[in-house]
Amino acid sequence: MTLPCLDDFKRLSGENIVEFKEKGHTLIEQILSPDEVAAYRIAIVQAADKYNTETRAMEDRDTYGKAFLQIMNLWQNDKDVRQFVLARRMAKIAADLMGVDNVRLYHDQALFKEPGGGPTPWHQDQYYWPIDTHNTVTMWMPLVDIDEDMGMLTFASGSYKEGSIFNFEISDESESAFDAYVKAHQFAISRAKTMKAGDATWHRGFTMHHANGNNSNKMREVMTIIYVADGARVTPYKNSWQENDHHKWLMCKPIGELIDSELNPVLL
Ligand SMILES: O=C(O)CCC(=O)C(=O)O
Repeated sequence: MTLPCLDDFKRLSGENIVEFKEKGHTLIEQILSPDEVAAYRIAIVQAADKYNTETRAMEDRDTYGKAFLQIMNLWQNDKDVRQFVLARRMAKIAADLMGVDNVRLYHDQALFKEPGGGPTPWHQDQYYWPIDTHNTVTMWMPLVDIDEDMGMLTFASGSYKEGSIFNFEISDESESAFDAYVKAHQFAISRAKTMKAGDATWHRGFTMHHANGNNSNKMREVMTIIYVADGARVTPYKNSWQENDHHKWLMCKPIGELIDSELNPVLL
């Protein structure tokens, strides 16, 4: 099947750009049309099923394992998903939100929250990344219509301005520490009530966020793409997760050098 080309540009509203700058997150509707998302959904779900390695029953998993099936860098293994992940349409939105000329791919991941799947604890993504810039953004796109009950992504508005706060991986500890922090600092909490397939939220690497469990009987199928501003460099590790990311997503480019490995193509 020939998949629709996603290399055209969409005009971003000034409101999205301002909201992203102020709050560190924004929701953009209908980035993909219903037909486009329906076509790519088939490819992404097939690839996620093929490369999923989680086989444990829900009750045998820890909090992280209960939160979602996490299937990473599908673009390397599946040519149809590659067309989605490298699409210029989404890359241009990432660049425009961050106010940069070009972006590179950091990595992709399918995040499927199963029916009865647990909450995603509060965290900051950039805790995991050995990257020297705050100009990073994650696109989080549902492939099916979702509502609040299915594990909607939820943000602490403006929290990215604090930079790195805690040294906690996604865990019960991160949940309680960030929950207390977010309440103490009275950040406004922002969560869409519903999202259509093909809408997407965009959040900065240091935006604190979490999601409730999936209380529905439907899989919350979400595809994410993480972008980094072109020109970013590799930093020394702050934890073992960053060392792991350096090996896995940056092809061990020397510390201090540009992020420009084969796994991090420039997208515009
Ligand atoms: O999908 C989720 O529940 C969490 C997603 C997330 O934390 C992210 O994309 O950064």
